Amino acid sequence: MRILHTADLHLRNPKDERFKALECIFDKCSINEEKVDLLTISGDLFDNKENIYNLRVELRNLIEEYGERDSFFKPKFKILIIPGNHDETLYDINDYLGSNVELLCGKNVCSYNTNSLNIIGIPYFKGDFDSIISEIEDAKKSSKVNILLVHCTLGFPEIRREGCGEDREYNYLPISMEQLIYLDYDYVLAGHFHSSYIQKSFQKSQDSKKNWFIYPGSPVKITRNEKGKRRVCLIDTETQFIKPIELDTLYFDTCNINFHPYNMGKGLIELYQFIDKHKQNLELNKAELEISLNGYISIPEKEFKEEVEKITGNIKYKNNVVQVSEILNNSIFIRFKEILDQRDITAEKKEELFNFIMGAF
Ligand SMILES: [Mn+2]
Repeated sequence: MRILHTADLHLRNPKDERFKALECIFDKCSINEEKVDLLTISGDLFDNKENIYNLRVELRNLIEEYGERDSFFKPKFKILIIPGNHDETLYDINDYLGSNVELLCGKNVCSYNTNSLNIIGIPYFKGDFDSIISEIEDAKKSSKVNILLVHCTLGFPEIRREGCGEDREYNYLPISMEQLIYLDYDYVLAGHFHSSYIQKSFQKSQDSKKNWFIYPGSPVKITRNEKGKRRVCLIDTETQFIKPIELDTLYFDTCNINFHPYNMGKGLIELYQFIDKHKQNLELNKAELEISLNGYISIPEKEFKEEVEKITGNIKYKNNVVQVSEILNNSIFIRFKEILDQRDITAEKKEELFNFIMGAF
């Protein structure tokens, strides 16, 4: 079975970039792309109850449209959804979101089975993970590949508050590595962590098989924390391969350049490389960039602006640079620079001292 895993779309409006991201994911699942059997959405498909009726209708139409398109060529892909901490109240077990949609909700531990897979979903859960852990363990089937869908906060150093968007419940349903090891599911397909794709292995003992925990990250920009191209996770449970797949959806990125008056070219090249990297996505309106130019320059400010805009075109940027040619010709400053150049310290330290003295002048 081929599974495409995502979470945290936070849908708000049937016309916006988040909804388009869903279409992009459906495309990946559909006939021409990854030949997916199952799409898993581990929570926060919807952002809140605003627009929810409209969204549900649009979502159902879209799902049916893809279903019809696929059914002619291959069995249509199934969609499994669990509620997260943002959309826990937005589902009812009797909701109809399309003939191929399975909502895993209504009890603490829900299951969905295929010939080879035993999929267990944990819909939004207020209590402590330990209070349902034995029920989750009991739900495992030794004859099948066991998969856990859960919206949670993994207790790991890189999972920080800002990684979950502007979520006040950033520490929602904490799960530790020890709990994952105890459960020993083959795949834990999680949601709640927005900022990046994270794939971690865990195993019962050194010689036992490797299991995988995956946060796909939001498939579209939600806040300013979703930097870089967005991804989903593709898993083939037969060949056991797992890989992130990049999406052509809206993402965010920042660029902070520190200009140095003796080496203006370096900053301009950095700027050029940043713009060039995002060029294609900018043209498609899929990249939202924040550029900030800082530091000191030796050429007139007007000339600097012209040089910069040859590169940026009509992309917005923040210009915080200061023109310092007068200081560069100051005899005390020249003496300081000579001493600094002779000092046996790292280039970074030199730069730091240079900026410090420049600020003082
Ligand atoms: Mn979320």
